[in-house]
Amino acid sequence: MPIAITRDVSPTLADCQLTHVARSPIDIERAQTQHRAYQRALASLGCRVLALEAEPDMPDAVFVEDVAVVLDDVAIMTRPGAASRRAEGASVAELLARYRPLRSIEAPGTLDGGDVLRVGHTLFVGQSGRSNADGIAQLAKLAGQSGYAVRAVPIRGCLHLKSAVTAVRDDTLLLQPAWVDAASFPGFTVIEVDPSEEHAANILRIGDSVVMPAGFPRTHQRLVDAGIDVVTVDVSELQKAEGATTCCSLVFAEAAA
Ligand code: CIR
Repeated sequence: MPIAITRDVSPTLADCQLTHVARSPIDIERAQTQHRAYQRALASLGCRVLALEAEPDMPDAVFVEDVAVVLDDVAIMTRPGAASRRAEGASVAELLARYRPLRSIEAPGTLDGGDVLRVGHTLFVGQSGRSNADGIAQLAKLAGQSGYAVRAVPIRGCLHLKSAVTAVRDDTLLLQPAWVDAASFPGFTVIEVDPSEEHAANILRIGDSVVMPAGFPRTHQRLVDAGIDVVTVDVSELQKAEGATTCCSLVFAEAAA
């Protein structure tokens, strides 16, 4: 049974970092309700969902994906690109240490987990405003010791690599061509998001299913047509904080390989 580490929504979520999204009022109670539904969706797909307590002084702490990269035999604590987010990792590290030996990205490197797309033993890493060359080089060294290859990928116009592309199967990606080039992923089958659904590429794969944000019916249909089992969750309040479905969990096999 996979573990899914999550963290309850901070009451200060409205003070979150925003880069490519204009600030709009966030209904915290609604965000918390949506987040609970997200946790239930993960549980319904077979995850054992662990929930850390909300961090009232850390607006973005619900986005646990960004503070760690969990591999089969090791977890790498990142050093998030936004200085306001660097304290979020401590409690996640404490929990992750029960499942994996820990390594960490050190200054001056920066890396956000949202930039790391794992497909098999390849880690595609977004060259974003959050993940710098030193952070990517440190990841390549640490993950290389566990047999993973790291490929840096240019992105534009979005926060993280996984805003632009995620894996729906080992050989198939869902991709927003405005933000990342399909040519960066040779050998993969690419499903493009519908052009009218800009933010539809961030889906969370769990086993043979994917969890995708509600509100993207055309892209949803493209996935169904490709034979993918799709579960939708309404994360509209979290989207106002520039998050979606991958960012709210760290999903990994309980036993280290
Ligand atoms: C931030 O700017 O850091 C947060 N407001 C959103 C982070 C979303 N993380 C993700 O998609 N991996």
